[in-house]
Amino acid sequence: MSLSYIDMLCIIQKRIVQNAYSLTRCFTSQIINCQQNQPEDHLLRSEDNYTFIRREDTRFLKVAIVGAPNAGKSTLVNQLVNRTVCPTSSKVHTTQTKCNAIYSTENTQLVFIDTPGFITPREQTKFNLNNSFQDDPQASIKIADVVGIIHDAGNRWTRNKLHQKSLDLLNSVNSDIPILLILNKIDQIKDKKILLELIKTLTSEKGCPKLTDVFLISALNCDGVDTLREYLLCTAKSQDWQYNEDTYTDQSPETIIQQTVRAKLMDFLPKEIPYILHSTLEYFEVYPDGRINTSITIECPNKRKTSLLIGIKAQRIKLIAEQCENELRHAFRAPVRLKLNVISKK
Ligand SMILES: Nc1nc2c(ncn2[C@@H]2O[C@H](COP(=O)(O)OP(=O)(O)OP(=O)(O)O)[C@@H](O)[C@H]2O)c(=O)[nH]1
Ligand SMILES: [Mg+2]
Repeated sequence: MSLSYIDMLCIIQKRIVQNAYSLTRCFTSQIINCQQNQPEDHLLRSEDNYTFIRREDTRFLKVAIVGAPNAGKSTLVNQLVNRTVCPTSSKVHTTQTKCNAIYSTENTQLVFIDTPGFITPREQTKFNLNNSFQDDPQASIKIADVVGIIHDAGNRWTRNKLHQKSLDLLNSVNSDIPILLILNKIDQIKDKKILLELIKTLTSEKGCPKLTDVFLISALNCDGVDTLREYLLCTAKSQDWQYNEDTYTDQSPETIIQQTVRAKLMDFLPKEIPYILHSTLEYFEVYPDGRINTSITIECPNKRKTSLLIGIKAQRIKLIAEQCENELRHAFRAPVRLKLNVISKK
């Protein structure tokens, strides 16, 4: 019985990819918008000046990835570009500002804008969050060619309704910008009948009227991610690339290192503790062979939290450093040596 539902879901996904080809033809006739090119988008490149990459028949697409906190936006972006450039954690508010991750292949370049999770003004005040939490998702949507709304299908308490901000957004997006609903964490749904019901609910007139397509994925297991990337590659418009083909993010390596450590602390420490720690990058060096050597100091408010972070026989801090090194190796595709120093304020 459940097999037939899976078959149906596969058919839906295949149809989506087929439709992408006709969608592409339709997009290439649209006006090309070059406003999104910002000089500060090139921090990993050695050149200071911005240059367009001009080639024959280049194609380009900018995709804003938005959604509720913890929906799996950064996990998906990392899988789409095959690098862990956007740190992820099991806690909310891991991503604090927007970040571009770039995927270039043959003649097509995709730029994914990872964004902080949607929050209400009340949540911003309550959790003392930066303005970027309010501003960046909106700003990203404005410059995107396609908007992907990530929705956590695994959470039985929240899955039947899109985040109110997603709904507001659907009404504010220019009508010629395609909006994709990406249902994530489908690995957590054993009964595939629930998925079909969920698609029906979320795409209903009342729920979400302006959607172009629906994707079912598990970003964690990389299920459905290739199909989504394929769709976006087919959707790319005839346009100059925005980045050099070696560029994979607009974030500096130092920022990626600091954010990776922050995210790992969020995974390893309970409740609000990781949010009150202060980290400083003390040292950063790239050797001629590409190896990276770096060190970060983490300041804890008191001795109790310091010992909690260090753990018995320093096991916890060693494990955090090891996991950060693994992720950073995957981000930079180079060996990384990371030293974490922990100090207590009192
Ligand atoms: N089971 C399961 N977990 C997932 C999946 N995708 C992401 N996660 C987990 O969900 C948690 C949040 O993932 P993130 O990628 O950090 O989510 P986010 O939307 O970027 O979160 P914020 O930046 O805090 O808004 C992490 O623990 C991920 O491992 C998935 O497909 N299945
Ligand atoms: Mg994130």
